Amino acid sequence: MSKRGKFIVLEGLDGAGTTTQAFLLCKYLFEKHKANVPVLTREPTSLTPYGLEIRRRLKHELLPNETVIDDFKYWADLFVNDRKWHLSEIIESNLHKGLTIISDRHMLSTLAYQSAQGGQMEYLVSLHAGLTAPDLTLFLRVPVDVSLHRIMANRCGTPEFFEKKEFLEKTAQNYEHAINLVGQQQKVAIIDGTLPIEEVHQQIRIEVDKLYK
Ligand code: T5A
Repeated sequence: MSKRGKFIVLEGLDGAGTTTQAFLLCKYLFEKHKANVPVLTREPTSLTPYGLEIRRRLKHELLPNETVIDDFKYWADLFVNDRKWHLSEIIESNLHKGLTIISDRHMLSTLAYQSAQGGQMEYLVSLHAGLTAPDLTLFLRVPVDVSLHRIMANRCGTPEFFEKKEFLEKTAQNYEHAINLVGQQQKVAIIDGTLPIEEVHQQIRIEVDKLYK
């Protein structure tokens, strides 16, 4: 039986660069470990009814019978149900096969964003009881101004649901609280996301290489 693979997560505010860095990390691991296959994935998925509803609501695309909902519990349930499916159908089975999972966002996003919507951090943590935790979370720390600047440069249309200055300021603070809370049980590495893309990638390599020693 193959050795269990590693579960690596990238986290940060919208525009922090998680998608860019997830791609670079995937390429790095693919070239470095010839015997391994990295699996690149993301949350929310677009593979469950929960994930599909999230994606629509993020883009303000409502069905005729739907209204705008800004209730932390409603969103947390969607994200956590999507995550449970993602863990059981994609992440855990591939970890058992010895593959490396790289996920663009996971539990810390729920702790940071849904607490910024008003949820209690402890309650949001409790929704994850018994779920597989990452071996390493890489948090790309960027100030909200940098996050917003990159979002605006990148988006052609309206900003998505959570992409508002005041909300992202709360989310940034809550990421720090969440890291303090979760960092006691899980390995979380904080990376300066304001560095140039290649330098951020080099910092990530240093942290990820430690997992394979
Ligand atoms: N959410 C998600 C919750 O509320 N709860 C949850 O549980 C989960 C899982 C997801 C939204 O849902 C929320 C969080 C989000 O609001 P999404 O579309 O997946 O939505 O959002 P993001 O993952 O944030 O995707 P973005 O594309 O907005 O941001 P990324 O992936 O952080 O940024 P990236 O890599 O696409 O880069 C953005 C731009 O910045 C440049 C890139 O080239 C690109 O143009 N860039 C840099 N520029 C300079 N220096 C660097 N170091 C740079 N890195 C990237």
